[in-house]
Amino acid sequence: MHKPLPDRAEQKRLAAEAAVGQVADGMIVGIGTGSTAAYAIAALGRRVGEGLRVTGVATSLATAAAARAAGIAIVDLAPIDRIDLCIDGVDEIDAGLRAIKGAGGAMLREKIVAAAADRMIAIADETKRVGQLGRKPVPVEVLPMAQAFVVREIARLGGDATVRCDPAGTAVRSDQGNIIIDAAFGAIADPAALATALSTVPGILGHGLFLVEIDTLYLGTADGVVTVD
Ligand code: ABF
Repeated sequence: MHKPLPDRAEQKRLAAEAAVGQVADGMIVGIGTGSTAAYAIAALGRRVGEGLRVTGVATSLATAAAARAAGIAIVDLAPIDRIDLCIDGVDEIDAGLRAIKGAGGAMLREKIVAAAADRMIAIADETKRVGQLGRKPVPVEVLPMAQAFVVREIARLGGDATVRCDPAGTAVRSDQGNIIIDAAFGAIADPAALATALSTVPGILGHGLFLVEIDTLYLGTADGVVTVD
């Protein structure tokens, strides 16, 4: 009987479980946000149940709750200046392991945790791999009082800014209480230049261009997990 090819959910699960296999006893682990990261939380929870000793640092309040429910001890990052390994999802990732993150609205904490990690593993299904970043918008976390000004600055940078709202039309708030603006630039020819430009706009507290944080990609594909370093 021919085994069916893994679908997207199975690809996410395979990638997540492969990454969790890299977690060693005693590690401090940064735990990502989103549906792929949810598979990592489940896999890590199983390993904790089998006796693995780890301390988790969550990239969102939702992840903290899910990780605790899975039996993973979660601590606040504030007193910790470095972590061993971060495992997190992406929205898009190119061949140079540059990514767009933030569809889950957690990119501010995600970037801090990723940067504090000695090693950062991105986990994804094959639909996330792109030749050039920009099909998806770049999420930007914005101080609410700067909303209109930042929309204007994103337009000046050539982007189309949309304030992320819930179905009722109310602006979504990040875990920090800020608003999220999705900035669509189309194909991004120079991600580094755009990242620098976004970072220098007053009122932008974080953005979803992750250009240096990711060390390894575990990509779930129809043929199994592909590792890209
Ligand atoms: C989070 O997970 C976000 O940064 C990223 O956008 C999202 C990917 O979500 P999913 O795994 O559900 O596609 O890390």
